[in-house]
Amino acid sequence: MVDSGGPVVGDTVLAGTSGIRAPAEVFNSIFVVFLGLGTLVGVVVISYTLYNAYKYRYREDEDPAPELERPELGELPESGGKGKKLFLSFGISALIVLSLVIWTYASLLYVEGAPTEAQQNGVDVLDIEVDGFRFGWQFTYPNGAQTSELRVPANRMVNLSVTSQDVFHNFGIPELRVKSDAIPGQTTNTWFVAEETGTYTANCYEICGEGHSGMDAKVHVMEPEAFQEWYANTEGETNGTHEGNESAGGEDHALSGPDEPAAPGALAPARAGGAP
Ligand SMILES: [Cu+2]
Repeated sequence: MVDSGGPVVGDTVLAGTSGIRAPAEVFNSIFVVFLGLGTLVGVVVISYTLYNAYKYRYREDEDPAPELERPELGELPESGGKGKKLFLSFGISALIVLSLVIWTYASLLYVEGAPTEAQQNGVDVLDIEVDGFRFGWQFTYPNGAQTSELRVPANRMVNLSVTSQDVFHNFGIPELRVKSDAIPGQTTNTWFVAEETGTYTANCYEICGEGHSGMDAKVHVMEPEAFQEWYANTEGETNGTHEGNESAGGEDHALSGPDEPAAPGALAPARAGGAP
């Protein structure tokens, strides 16, 4: 309902009211512009080709262009107008391509830098750590709470730090246009703003073993107040293995167990109650 611009389902995720251009929106406009320009160029080129094919078609009785000086076999054709047409078409193409490159790159830089910039501007960003493991996901909130389902407030910038405890995974929520590698020993950042409340599904998008297809997690986009209420109740809660993955293949690896490989700062099992 924001702007029914794209043909894509993006409407659920555009960050209209928060005033932030969510990656979903940015990618949507890149998609639409490329699709539009591609279609336009295609239509022009194909129509012009067909037009010329028709205009200069072979006719037994008459020469379609009697004024044309045709090169003889072995002779190089001389372009009319000192290659004006050639330079013009090259010039325009180069201009279009360069503009697209610059614009796309700038958009990607914006998407990359937005959370940092937002934080500098005092925007309230929710940071959540995402840990992939065979075969499930664990979410760690700033207060140390850990859950197997992702709960986020609507209309707020959510910054995800994605990593893995074992092998390569890939964390993705298609409806929110979120997708990020989960690599052991590395942290990848991605972010989104969900505008509409609802339940979505996160999946693993990097084949990682026999339980890969069941490696999903519910994503709840909640009303901000409802989220705050829920969040306040998680205080001090250390293992949110609520009921784990209901899908087949989940569960066999206890997730919040003490894991020896101690990923760099990743899974510090939330100082339970002790420290202030
Ligand atoms: Cu996986």
